[in-house]
Amino acid sequence: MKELFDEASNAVTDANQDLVRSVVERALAAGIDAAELLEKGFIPGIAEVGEKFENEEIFLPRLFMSSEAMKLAAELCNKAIKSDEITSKGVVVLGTVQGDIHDIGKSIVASFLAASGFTVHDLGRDVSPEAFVDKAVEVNADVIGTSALLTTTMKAQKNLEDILKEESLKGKIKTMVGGVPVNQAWADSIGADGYAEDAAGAARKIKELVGK
Ligand code: B12
Repeated sequence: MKELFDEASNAVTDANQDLVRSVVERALAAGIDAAELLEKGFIPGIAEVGEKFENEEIFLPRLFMSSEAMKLAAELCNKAIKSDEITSKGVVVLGTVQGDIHDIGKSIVASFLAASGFTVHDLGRDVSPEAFVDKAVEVNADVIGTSALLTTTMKAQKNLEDILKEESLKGKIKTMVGGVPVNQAWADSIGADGYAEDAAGAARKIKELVGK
C-alpha cells in the first residue's frame, strides 16, 4: 500500500497524468479507499510541489503541470467517493473566493461533504460574495463554505461576513472558511462560524454546525 501512495505522490511531483490514471485504477482495484489515496498519496505530492515552488526550486509552468496532474487525481478519486446517505444532512453552498482560481482543495471538500450526506452546490472558483449569498438564499442553504488559497484573497471571506450582516442573514446561514493561509484565528477574527484544516475536518465541523 505504501508503494502505491509513494507512486501517487510521484505522479503529481513528476506531473505524469498517465501514472495518475494507472495508480487510481490499481488502488481502487486493490480496494484502497479513494479518500485515503488522496490524503496519503496525491495531496503529499502537491504539498511537496508547493514547497519547491516557494523555495524557487521549480517555477510556474512546472507548478501548473503538477497541478493539472493533481486536478485529474482529485477528479478520479472524487468520482469514487460515493455517498450512501439517502436523507440530506443539510445544504451547503461552496466555492473558491473572488480573485482566486485554486479549486483543487475546494473540490475535494465538496466530494467529502457529498459523501457525508450533505447536498452540495459547488459554485466553482472566483466566486463573488454576492453570488455566494444569492445562491444560499435561493437553495435555503444551512452553510456557506469558502476556500481561499492566497493571502490576498482571504479578505473576500470577511466581505462575505459583512454582506451577511448587512442583509440580516448572519446566524441564519452559517459560514465555514478554509484554505492554506486560513486558520482558526482568522475565522474568529472575521466572525466565521467554523474553520477546518482539511476535507474530513470540514465534514465533521459542518455536521456540528448544522446539528444533524
Ligand atoms: C496547485 C497550485 C496552483 C495551481 C492551481 C490549480 C487549481 N485549479 O487549483 C496554479 C498553477 C493555477 C496556481 C496559480 C497560482 N498560485 Co498557486 N499553488 C498551488 C499549490 C502548489 C497547491 C494548492 C493545492 O491544490 N493543494 C492541494 C489541496 C488538496 O489542498 P488545499 O487547497 O489546501 O485544500 C485543503 C485544505 O486547505 C482544506 N480546504 C480547502 N478549501 C476549503 C474550504 C473550506 C470551507 C474548508 C472548511 C476547508 C477547505 O481542505 C482541502 C482538502 O484537504 C499551492 C501550494 C500549497 N502549499 O498549497 C500554491 C499556492 C497557493 N499558490 C501560490 C501562488 C502565489 C499562486 C499564483 C499567484 C502564482 C502566480 N505568480 O501567478 C497563482 C494565483 C492565481 C490566482 N489568481 O488564483 C502561493 C500563495 C502564496 C500566498 N501567500 O498567497 C502558494 C501557497 C505557493 C507558494 N508557496 O508560494 N497555483
